[in-house]
Amino acid sequence: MANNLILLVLPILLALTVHISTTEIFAQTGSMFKVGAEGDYAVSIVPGASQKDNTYHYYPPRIAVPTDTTVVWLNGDIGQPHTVTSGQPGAADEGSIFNSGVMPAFPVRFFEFTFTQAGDYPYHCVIHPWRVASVSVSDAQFTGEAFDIAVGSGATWDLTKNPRVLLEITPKTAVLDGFSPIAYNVTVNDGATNKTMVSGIFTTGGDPLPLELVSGEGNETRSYGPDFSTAGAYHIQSDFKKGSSYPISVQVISFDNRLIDNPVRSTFNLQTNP
Ligand SMILES: [Cu+2]
Repeated sequence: MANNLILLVLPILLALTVHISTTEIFAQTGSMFKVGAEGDYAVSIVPGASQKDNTYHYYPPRIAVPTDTTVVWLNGDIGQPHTVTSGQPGAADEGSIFNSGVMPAFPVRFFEFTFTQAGDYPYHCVIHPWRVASVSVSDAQFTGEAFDIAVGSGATWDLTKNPRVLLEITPKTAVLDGFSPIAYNVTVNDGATNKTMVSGIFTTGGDPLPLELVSGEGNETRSYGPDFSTAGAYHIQSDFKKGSSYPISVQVISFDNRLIDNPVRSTFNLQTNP
């Protein structure tokens, strides 16, 4: 019994150690930045963003997040100033919701904004206005026995509009003190085959778990994150399909490095649009 417990605890402790010891911020282009930003979700201004023919200015270009998500934009384009400005280029309301002003490129600078209202927020760079990106914000929420799960896409996930959706998973049974480590076990099943696509352990420092599902980035299933050194979104990339359903099971398996006996599980069935 004691041996089994050690076998269970060790991987969790190792995972926690890795996340706490790193001081870098991990943006989704794979670049590493040493800055003091901490938020829920990182968007990069990519190297080469000042070039008109660059595929992306911001990456990821379209995200769907629940209300009260703090998005942090990092200028990873060395030597080039950029902005993060709400609205369409040249529109009368340009910059009225958020506007970073000119972000110098060195040292790496960031801008953050917390989205408190549901809606669609296009934005652009006033210096290089040829790529419009967007943040889609929803206040949809699933209430389960052990968790509330806020869903950035709304009750169903439209893969065409938003290839990515951020879930925010808030436990009802653990104390969210913003410090004590919480380890979540999340399993995503394919509703069509009832097979498990991915099952992983994700840790936060006493916070709800921001977890993003990513489609359109290849068929390989993998998970990565968090976006920042000790906080931020984790990501599960897979071949998510239209017109399908994805049961997502969540349980808190340890709190403050202590395993929880008989953890309660909640399952949320995320549907995708045809
Ligand atoms: Cu720019």
